[in-house]
Amino acid sequence: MDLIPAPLGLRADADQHFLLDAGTGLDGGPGTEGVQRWLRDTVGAATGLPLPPGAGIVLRVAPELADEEYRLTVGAEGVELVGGPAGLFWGAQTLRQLLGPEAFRRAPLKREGWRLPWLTVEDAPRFGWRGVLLDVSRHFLPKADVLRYLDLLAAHKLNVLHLHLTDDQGWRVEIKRYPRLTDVGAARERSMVGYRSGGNRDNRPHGGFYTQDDLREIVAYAAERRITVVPEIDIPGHAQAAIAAYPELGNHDVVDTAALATWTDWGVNPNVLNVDDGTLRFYENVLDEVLEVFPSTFVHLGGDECPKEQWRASPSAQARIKEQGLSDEDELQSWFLRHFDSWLAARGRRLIGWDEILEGGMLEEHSDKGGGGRREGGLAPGAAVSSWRGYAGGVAAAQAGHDVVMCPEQQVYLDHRQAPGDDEPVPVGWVRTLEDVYRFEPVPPVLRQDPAAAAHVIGTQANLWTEFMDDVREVDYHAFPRLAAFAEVAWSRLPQEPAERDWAGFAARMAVHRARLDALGVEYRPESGPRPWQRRPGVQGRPIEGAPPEV
Ligand code: TNX
Repeated sequence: MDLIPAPLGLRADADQHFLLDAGTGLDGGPGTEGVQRWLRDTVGAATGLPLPPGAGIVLRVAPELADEEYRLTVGAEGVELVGGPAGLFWGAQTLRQLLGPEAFRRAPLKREGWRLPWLTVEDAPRFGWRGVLLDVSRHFLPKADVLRYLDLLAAHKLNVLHLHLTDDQGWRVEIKRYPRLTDVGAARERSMVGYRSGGNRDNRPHGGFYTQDDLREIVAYAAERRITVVPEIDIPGHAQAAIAAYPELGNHDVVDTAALATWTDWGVNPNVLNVDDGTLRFYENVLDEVLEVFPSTFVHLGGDECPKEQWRASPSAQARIKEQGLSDEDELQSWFLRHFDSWLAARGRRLIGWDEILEGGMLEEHSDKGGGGRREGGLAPGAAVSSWRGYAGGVAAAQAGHDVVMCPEQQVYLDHRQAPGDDEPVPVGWVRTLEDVYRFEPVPPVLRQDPAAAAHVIGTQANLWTEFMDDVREVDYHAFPRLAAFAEVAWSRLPQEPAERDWAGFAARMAVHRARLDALGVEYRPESGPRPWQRRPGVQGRPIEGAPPEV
């Protein structure tokens, strides 16, 4: 049936089909309204079938099934889809795939012949966090494109959209209390084109941001598709756009922060937040508004790539180190993040951060020796880690009992080039082909020997950093078809030994899946390489030669 991601179990009952026509009804018990709506809107639009209330396709929430589990049966009587509340939606996605690629269009090309094979699919995901990061800071992605990506995620049974909302190059979320964050921080004067060494600039302003209502709409649209939107507000590094808007946030005792603008370069930036009380209060106020808009349990606070030179030179940062009895700037960073870790925990939320948040003693046992809110020791037990610099951070965190999302850059950074040679648009990083992504295993061997620790790997995520993708067409090119392989890694129970994965079988299913992507209007990378208009001749990348290091 060429399903992607492959289901847990599939039994074709006979070589017979159930035909859908104008009389085919759609009904369901309580709790199925959202999925009915989605089927009418989506499958209804593609097929031109009205799907009126009545017999034909019947949905039911099954309390005995797990939230994301479903069972889809097609026979002479029609379709029965039962599942947990989310599983029903994933089952509806399977139903759409079974109807054929034309079911992925938004208007019908043909009026008859919609048929489903008799079968039973029993399915449930391997991981609960099947994520994709969209970096809307480096290049803003208009709201309509974000909504489209939610549809694309849903079609692949991916269920977390990690929105990287702030960085040096742009602040993309309206904060009512601090309007300059978007008045100043949402725009930059120009952008670097390609890698730093190429020295190219576009001499053209870039910007954009989402209002809180835009984001509420995105969150609600995602929720209807069983996708959780996890916002990221990156601190204490990657914060120059915020400092440009409010210079008091930067290390003004070291550099003239009033002279800073939203950054027009790519790379790791020395201009980081200061650690004064005012900055803590500022970000608490920002997060108050962020929590209002995003109901997700997890809130991502970055924590990555925070150079420490300014803190070393700053009398005020050094005074904080002394006041708190910290031993160095790494501990200062963990003190800073622990503050927000506790702050989030007190509000029933959980911190997630890049694996740098483990530095500076963060895996020590959590304690509250000081009382009065001053905490020493490690991360709150609920804090989780996005392991990006390989598996190591994730392994250490899981062994210490913290939840982990595995997203090693060597494996699932989809900004990295997908083929060798000079034809790839802005070739950066290691070559990560479709097959490489298909063979990615989120749980490394060292954790497999320790099931209790392995259980802390709550999922995996593919990251789309957009320094070198300046519009949605380039995002499509980098994301697809690799996101289809990633979806199968995240959802399906594949052999954990990458060498045992049935790549040939997946590649055969991909032939049909490409037709689905075509119908959806996704500008994926063709197997034969980029089309002429997908190349970026003359734009310098930074290819890394050889296979990625063992991770
Ligand atoms: C590292 S991943 C970064 C990003 C870049 C990315 C490019 C991470 C936590 N930091 O800021 O965009 O590499 O591949």
